Amino acid sequence: MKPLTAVIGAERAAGQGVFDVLDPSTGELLAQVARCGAEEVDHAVSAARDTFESTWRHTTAEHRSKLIRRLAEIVRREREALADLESHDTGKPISQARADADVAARYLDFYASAVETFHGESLPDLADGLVASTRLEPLGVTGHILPWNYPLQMVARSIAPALAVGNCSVVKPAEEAPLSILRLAELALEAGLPPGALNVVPGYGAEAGAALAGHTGVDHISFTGSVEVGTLVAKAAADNVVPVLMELGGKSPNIVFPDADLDRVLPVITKALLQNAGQTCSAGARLLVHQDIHEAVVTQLVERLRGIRIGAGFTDPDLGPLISAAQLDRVSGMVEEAAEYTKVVHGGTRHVSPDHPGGFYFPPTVFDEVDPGSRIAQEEVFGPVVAVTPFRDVTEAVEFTNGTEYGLIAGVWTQNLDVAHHMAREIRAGQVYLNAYGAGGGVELPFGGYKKSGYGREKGVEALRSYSQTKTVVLKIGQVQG
Ligand code: TXE
Repeated sequence: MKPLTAVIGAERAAGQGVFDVLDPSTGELLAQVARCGAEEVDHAVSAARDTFESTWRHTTAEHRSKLIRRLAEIVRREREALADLESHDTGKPISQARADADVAARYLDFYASAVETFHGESLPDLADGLVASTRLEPLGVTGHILPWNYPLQMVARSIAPALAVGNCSVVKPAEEAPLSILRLAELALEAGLPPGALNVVPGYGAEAGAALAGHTGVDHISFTGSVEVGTLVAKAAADNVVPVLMELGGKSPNIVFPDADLDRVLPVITKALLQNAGQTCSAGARLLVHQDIHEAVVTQLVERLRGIRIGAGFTDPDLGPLISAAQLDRVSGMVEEAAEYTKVVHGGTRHVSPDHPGGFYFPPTVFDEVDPGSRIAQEEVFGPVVAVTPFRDVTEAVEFTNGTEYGLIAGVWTQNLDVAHHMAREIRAGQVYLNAYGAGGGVELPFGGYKKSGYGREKGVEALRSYSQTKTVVLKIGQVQG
């Protein structure tokens, strides 16, 4: 098996040895990849800096837009191959991987368009004969430390706005699933992006990740991952006064009021639980249900889960495996512990696939009548696990919703406009959905956390601001004689 290399400038670079990447559906070896460390990260940051200074920052938005749009077209052309790679690398059902490739192309298109109307302000007629304007300039070299749950979507979400406004990027994919990101870097070269605009340094977090977070040549870091590592990354960046955009975890609820249309609610909350095996920062990990309909909702949810098919991602099941043996241990451990104090109404123990006994499978699991203060209601599991808690009234619904240290998204289900708007105002989360939950490919929608779910915003036009800085240019107009 020929190891996959890093992409640094125009070079396909080897690392300090290699690391193994497994197919989570089978547990078998999928690829070997260059193990980058401080040296390779340093080369990548230099390559990005050179390209930024020599070409990219002097280009027009129109030019950058054209190249990024071409990359979107190539991603669409390669949809099937990218989806296949992603499904094997992450274990996710192939139809979800196809959707991820579509969303990646959509991010590229969206930012290619948005940047063409991304201008500063004009501030005419100020006091003392001053006129001013603002320029929105790139930051320089942006570092992107990414997780394994949506590699292709997330790399596009992160680098499309960064490149569009004129930055050059260095990406550190997660060691569990780096393949589609490496492929995207090659496709970017094919699209005509200058070598050095997009560099990818695969490797372990403590090696390549830490080297990037603490690099003095980086002007911005965007991090998506755990609170623990995010805190380390922010501290390392702070030593160089480098700003960080943090997209961390969540414990996001669906909140179902008694007047909700359950035919609309059930399919959505089931999907919010199963999507990517629950390994989604905005997974529907909590279900807060009004006490009058609590029993009906739980019964119907469990009925739906009984019929689902668990299997290898490439067979397009309803539920694929978890990403790794470590994640399987983590999820099983949290579920076992919670089962000691909470009622399990579905799932709860590891699923062994007859076809792929080496895969990392865990069934959908429902805990009912969960104490909102308990660990299973508070901590991110990152598996297909939901904690159901009944509530009495609107006040209690708000209290439970906001009663965790996270605040990423929430879904409110009611026909009552007053209740819907009250909830939207009171919920402390970056996105609130009314009679919906999560928008998957909603690339236009600013996304980010309140509280420990992070800070800064990805997606939408706001991301162009996240990857640029404002310079104010002031001119003094003298007196005109005659
Ligand atoms: O994340 P890590 P892990 C949450 C989720 C999950 C838990 C652990 O709860 O169960 O985190 O997952 C890199 N310096 N989320 O361990 O370790 C690492 O190589 C710099 C939520 O996979 O935070 C990878 O590229 N970088 C989430 C990235 O950080 C370091 C997505 C994320 O890995 C590093 C993933 C270091 N010292 C996990 N150590 C979401 N918000 O979607 C690791 N990394």
